[in-house]
Amino acid sequence: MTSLHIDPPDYVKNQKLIEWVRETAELCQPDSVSWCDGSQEEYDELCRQMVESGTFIRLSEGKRPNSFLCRSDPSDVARVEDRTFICSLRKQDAGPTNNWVHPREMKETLNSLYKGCMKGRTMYVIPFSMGPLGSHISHIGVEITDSPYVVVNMRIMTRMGRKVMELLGEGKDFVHCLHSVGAPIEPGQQDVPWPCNDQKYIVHFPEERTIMSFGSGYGGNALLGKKCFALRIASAMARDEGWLAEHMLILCVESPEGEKTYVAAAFPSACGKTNFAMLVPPDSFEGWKVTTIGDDIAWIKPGEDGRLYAINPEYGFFGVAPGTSEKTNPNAMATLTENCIFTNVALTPDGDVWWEGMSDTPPDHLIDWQGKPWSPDSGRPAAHPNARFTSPASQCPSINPDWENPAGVPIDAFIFGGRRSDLVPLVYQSPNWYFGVYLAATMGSEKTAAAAGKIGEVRRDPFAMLPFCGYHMGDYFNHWLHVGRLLSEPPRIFGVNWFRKDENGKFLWPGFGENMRVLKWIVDRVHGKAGAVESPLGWMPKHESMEWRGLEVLAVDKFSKLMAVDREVWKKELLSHEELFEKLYDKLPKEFSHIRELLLSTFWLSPEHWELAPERYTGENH
Ligand code: TSX
Ligand code: MN
Repeated sequence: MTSLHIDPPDYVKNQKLIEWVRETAELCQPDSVSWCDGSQEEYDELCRQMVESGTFIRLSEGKRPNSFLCRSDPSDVARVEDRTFICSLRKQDAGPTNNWVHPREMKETLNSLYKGCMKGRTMYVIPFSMGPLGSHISHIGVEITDSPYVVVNMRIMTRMGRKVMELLGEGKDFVHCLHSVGAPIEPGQQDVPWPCNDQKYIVHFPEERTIMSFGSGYGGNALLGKKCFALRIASAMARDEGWLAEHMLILCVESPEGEKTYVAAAFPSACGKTNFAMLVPPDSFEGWKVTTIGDDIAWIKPGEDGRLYAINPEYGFFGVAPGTSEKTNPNAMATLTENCIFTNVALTPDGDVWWEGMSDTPPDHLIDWQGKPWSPDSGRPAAHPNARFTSPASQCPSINPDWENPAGVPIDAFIFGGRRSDLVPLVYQSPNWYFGVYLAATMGSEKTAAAAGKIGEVRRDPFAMLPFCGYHMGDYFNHWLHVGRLLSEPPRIFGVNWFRKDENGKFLWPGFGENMRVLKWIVDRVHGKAGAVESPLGWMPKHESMEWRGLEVLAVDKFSKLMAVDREVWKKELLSHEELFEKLYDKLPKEFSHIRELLLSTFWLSPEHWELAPERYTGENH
């Protein structure tokens, strides 16, 4: 037994929590235990300590008030999917798309790693709520961590502190989240600015609702409320309890008449999800408003009225900085003016931050994300491509007034997108829920940066959930079909592709704010107001059923290129769906094989190029 006193404050009454903190302290052997109350004083003090220790750099009070820059170890810059495990009791419950180890074996491995791993450090206890306090859709977690960086980021990203502890009461259950950077400090040893361990484990025990993370201090590996809890563990909870935990943004479109339409949308990485969540409509859309409920995760529950209601379980944005600018996302830029943490961006001589894409011409001199002098001719990026901002959602100018409504917002439409330079039209509406689930399950995106796989190669990322589903992907598809069957008013389902290119490799669609034109057609479809033409994939807009005012006329021939559905290419695409299905075959919904067969026969009968029939896009409604 250790002599360490864990000394819970008197407002801590939850016996299971106190016992778990005691056990964890005995195992990890920190120098002290700190119960986080979530106060501003606590936040300020931790930031001050991190400035003193060299982990944080305080940014210019004039340029970026109350904000900090942090540089991670160069080896610890992203989520580690190959070190991420779903440790369900049965391997078949994790499915072929997750790494699996038996929970007993994994716990033995982890327990030996955690033994004494917090020596020389403070162990922080962070009570947090995913979702508004007291919402029937929200859930509580407690993260134990030895990283003060995690504490301050969790305070921005979740509702954290004493109020949550009080909600936990004496016996309420919570998701156990244990995190260590895995870098004990031996007596006399100097700490480093970014401690971490070469051995990394991001482990989920879905049956126990427990997360154990070791060795990394970065993002989703360490801020356990986000991907680990709100997606991997919550997806398993949602399956058991009849709701949905999704990798989706939530936005609201408000018409000049004040009609509100709520949309949830899933995109794989590098599609500009946060930009879409904060979209600014073109000037010509006078009176139209787009507001933001969330940019990354949606928890969605069926309501008594047969509709789906969604909350954003998060409290802040943990967004990719590079590419964010006044042009691409003015709302994000305005959110970043104060009270933010920047990780792995560049530092300007006047104490501000910079990243690739923030301005057209980079500053002459910078300190790069590794702390080295940088100039435009250095030949390497100044900010890491996965550099992040952590910012309070409340500071976002486009935040929706109902973003903290405990009842959630009623979802009218789901959008599924991907980055496809060919094949997939700008927008199409699934004929029904089943086809919609199929389109989401077969979602693909082309690789951009040179990581694993060739540039341009299509990666299937069903529902943008491949790295985030805490159970068998086949069971997940069946769960979606099941939820749809229970709804009397299921949301309409749409596919979009902002990234189609012409024969010269030029983007056919201007994207960004102009996506409002697509959103308006979607909203009009939801309310039965817009014309559409039948295509093999579902309903597509006619040229005249979209709003073109304010955009130099998108000629009908360009529009038909954007909308073209090529029979031969689609037959190949349908064949490639089989690759994904094969992997999941024993749990694949039987509906999927029927839909695929039906699509194949439809393509067999369709004109060779849908674009060869441009009259289909104009003229009378069908
Ligand atoms: O975020 C993007 N969105 C969604 C915005 C609401 N991006 C950036 C993707 C990288 C994360 C886009 N890029 C979008 C888009 O709709 N579209 C494109 C492709 C594109 C890039 C540059 C131009 C046009 C399209 N430039 C000009 O037309 C001048
Ligand atoms: Mn995400």
